[in-house]
Amino acid sequence: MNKLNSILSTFLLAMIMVSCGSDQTGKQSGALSGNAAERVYVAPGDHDEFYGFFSGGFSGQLSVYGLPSGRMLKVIPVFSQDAEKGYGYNEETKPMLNTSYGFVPWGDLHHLDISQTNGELDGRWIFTHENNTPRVARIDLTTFETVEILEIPNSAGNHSFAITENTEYLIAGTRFSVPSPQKDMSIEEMKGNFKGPLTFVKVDQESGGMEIAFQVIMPGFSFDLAHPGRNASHGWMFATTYNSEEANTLMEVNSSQNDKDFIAAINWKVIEEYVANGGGTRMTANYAHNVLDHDTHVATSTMKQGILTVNPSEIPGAVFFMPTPKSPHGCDVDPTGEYIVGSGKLAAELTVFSYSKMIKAIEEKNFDGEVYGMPILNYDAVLGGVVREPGLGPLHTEFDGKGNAYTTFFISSEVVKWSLSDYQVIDRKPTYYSVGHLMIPGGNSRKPFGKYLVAMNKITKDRYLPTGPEMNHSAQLYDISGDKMELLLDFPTIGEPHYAAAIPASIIKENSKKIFRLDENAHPHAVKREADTRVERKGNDVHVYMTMVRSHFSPDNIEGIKVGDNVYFHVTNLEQDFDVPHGFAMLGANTAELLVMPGGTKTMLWQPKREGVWPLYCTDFCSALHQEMQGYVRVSPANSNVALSWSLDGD
Ligand SMILES: [Cu+2]
Repeated sequence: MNKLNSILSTFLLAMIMVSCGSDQTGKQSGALSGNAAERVYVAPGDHDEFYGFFSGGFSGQLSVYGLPSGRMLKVIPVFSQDAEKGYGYNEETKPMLNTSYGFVPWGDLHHLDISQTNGELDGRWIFTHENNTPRVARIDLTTFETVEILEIPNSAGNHSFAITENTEYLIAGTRFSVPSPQKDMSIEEMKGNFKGPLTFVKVDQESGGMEIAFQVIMPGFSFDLAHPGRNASHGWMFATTYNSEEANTLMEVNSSQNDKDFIAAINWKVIEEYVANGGGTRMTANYAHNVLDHDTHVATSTMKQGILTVNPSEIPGAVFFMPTPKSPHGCDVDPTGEYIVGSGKLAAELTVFSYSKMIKAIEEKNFDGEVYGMPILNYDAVLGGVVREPGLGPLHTEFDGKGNAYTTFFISSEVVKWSLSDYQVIDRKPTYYSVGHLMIPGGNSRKPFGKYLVAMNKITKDRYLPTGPEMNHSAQLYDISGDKMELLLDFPTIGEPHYAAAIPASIIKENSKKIFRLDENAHPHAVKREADTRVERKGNDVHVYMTMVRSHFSPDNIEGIKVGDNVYFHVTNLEQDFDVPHGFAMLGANTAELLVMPGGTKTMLWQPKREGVWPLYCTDFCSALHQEMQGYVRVSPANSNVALSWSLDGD
């Protein structure tokens, strides 16, 4: 228990530092004594300079904020059903949440990144991933909609995630090592038998479409964070590992035994070539690939079989391990691609590796043993430098493009600015409280926009009005344009913001779609004018081809529906005006409403259970006579012979 005690006392010391080491409110900081309010104020009608995309963690969603104002602009559902938008409820998007385990209505969204071209943000897509049922997703930044979800088979707890600098690959690494392939076996036989697969997902450069290219079957460590090489180090990716002990119980103690775990350096170009030359082994796998069709806006889910796996110990030059102290978490690569920052969660120092030294050590075979047949690089040979006494519990690092790095410290609850040239600390500012990730717009690319930094805090405590036992997590915006950081703003986030990415609004706002063009609507059940609206019965299935326009449905009276029918409302919004969606709700439907964008079509399944006359209505306030936007459906007994009929104003 001594080991446990020493870990506990580290945290206890840290909590004391959090509670008395710094000003609790931040009110004496430059922030509130200066003109912070003016610097985050975006006047009514004006637009923010940046879009910020924040992970929603266990909400399974992603939220969009304007920066610097901190105004929430939108929630984009990704891995969870969202009643507000009908996502995962309507027939068009239900397939997006299909998996090899069936329909999974929830996910734990962790990291995200904006697509890149030549190492710079290109603003085309956001890619993100899910930790519980391993999946990756693509969000289209013209519509701000999730358009593709790909399940990652033969993996568990997809946590480490990186995008290469031309968005060639997404890399999704497993946090929980597991039998590979899965099988019934004793947990105690884990060591040496469980594996830690890293999955490389190829991204189509034109369409953004994702396909699993190959899976690297790494040792059974936990893969935590990952970042790609850039510039000279393009072609490599770097991922922290912990639990190199391969422990399976009381992990807080048993996976903290080794003084050093590793950052794995993976040369994916070497593996790509190996695979292109016929290397690798097919492994059985069963996984879902869900795609929202661009023209019909209908998602399909396809179950795919089999993946190509490679054993990295059989590929010379593919994988090297860099010893990294104290259970490393963050693994961040600077804009030049030369520095790889490893953050040991329990470390009192920051370890910075040098890419050029790493290459030299590989060439000189400066190895210190091996891990399952793969070389461990000599620590001193690859070390670029160490930041001394930066704080306690380093987690993540981002960069401002001016030679500075910014690292979050969970235990001492602060952001620390330090220089990449001499590893000296330049500035430190408290966070409120227990910061996890941080984000500088473009801070994970060749070209950061080093004006703001956002710290994402795990614990909010006294920062806002209390809201019962739980407070929303919190983001804090700092101005980093000067030598010293200045805290400007707190704003609450949705779920746990594991990470965020931001981009100048100018790169994407002109491409943001205003409407879906009705003449391009290829939905198989769309109707484009009221004259074509109708109701058709096929056995127990009834299809209602309905339109909506300010301020009525067509038809709005339907008779001849029977208890036990499956009624499909295919509802097309005829509007061709920006920002005029209509909603659709049906009393007794076991689903959410439909929210239908201008020019779009959505489908609700209603299974009426009782006789009667049941109302439907528009849920999204659309016009002065929105309240009148309603209709009725008559439901008769199952054996009734009331004829099927439909009308609008008697027609
Ligand atoms: Cu309406």
